[in-house]
Amino acid sequence: MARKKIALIGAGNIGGTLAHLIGLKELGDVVMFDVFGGVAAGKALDIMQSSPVDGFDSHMTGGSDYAAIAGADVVIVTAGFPRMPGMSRDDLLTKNAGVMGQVAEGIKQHAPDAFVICITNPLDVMVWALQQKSGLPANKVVGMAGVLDSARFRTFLAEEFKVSVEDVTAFVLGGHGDTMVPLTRYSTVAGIPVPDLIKMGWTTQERIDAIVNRTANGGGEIVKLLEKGSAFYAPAASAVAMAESYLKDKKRVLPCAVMLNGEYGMNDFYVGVPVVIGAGGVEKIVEVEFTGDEKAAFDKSCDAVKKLVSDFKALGV
Ligand code: TXD
Repeated sequence: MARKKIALIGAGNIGGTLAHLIGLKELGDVVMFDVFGGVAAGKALDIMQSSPVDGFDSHMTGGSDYAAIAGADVVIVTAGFPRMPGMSRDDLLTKNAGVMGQVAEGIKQHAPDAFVICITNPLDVMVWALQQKSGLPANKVVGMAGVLDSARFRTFLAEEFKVSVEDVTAFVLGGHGDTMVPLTRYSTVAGIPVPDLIKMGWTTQERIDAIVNRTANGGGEIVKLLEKGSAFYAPAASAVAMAESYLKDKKRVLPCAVMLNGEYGMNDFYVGVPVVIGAGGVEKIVEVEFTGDEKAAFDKSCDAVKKLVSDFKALGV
């Protein structure tokens, strides 16, 4: 069977890390694309030159011609601009809106059958714009945010409970912003829900509330520390997990930004919910029952996303 082909639109901090992780996991050949000079070609060549050392076979090229992505099985989009200190994800809307139009055109022309994973912020509206402008089926265009937010939540919970991250599961829904909804009821250590762990004396509600808050502000915490740019190792690892589930038909159940058509009572916009990702792309949207408080938090997060979409539409790009 021929090797899979993964196209990376954007060869910056996340794009370069994506290429390296894809190589190490030997998921397929890589084509990197960027508008900025030789950065795509340079990173592709550099990472390919690490392949004899780490023992993986992946042909990697880079350039600024969309024709090179022809026939890609997966396209991962990071093209755009990251946050700087003091900037919100929403502040990126205008800058990255125009970029999505260009990327959508490139994918529509050269890789219309690909599974597209969007990372560019503000994520929930950028992935919606990418799907609307590319015309690809909604089940083949998803946004990466929930896997990252859940990974941050899992990291903090594992530290709190002093257990392996492998045994911590977490559920984060809603928009990729400060209104995201970490669901402690469905987050567990080895299947034991967090509320039970509070009753068992493993932690307190106050400490869990602080962890939920730190998760919701996880991106901003790193932007403040880095001063230039935003997180890229965990975002890249999260997107690769989604790509791998598609390429290997793993049927992972992952929180992703997907188009809702009636699920959770919502229509015609993207927001983070648990989905099954397999060879068919988004194969199932998992609808969990919400408590009153959870529904209120989810609806508030959806309202924030809907406002971003209407702001995007007002740009007229
Ligand atoms: O969870 C999430 N979804 C977020 C997403 C997690 C972290 C970062 N998030 C966002 O991803 C971030 O706010 C940015 O919007 C993207 C990419 O972040 P990255 O850190 O990789 O940004 P870089 O290093 O600036 O890389 C962006 C590249 C850069 O090389 C530009 O030259 C290129 O994008 N770029 C373009 N490529 C193609 N086409 C166009 N028009 C273009 N414009 C810029």
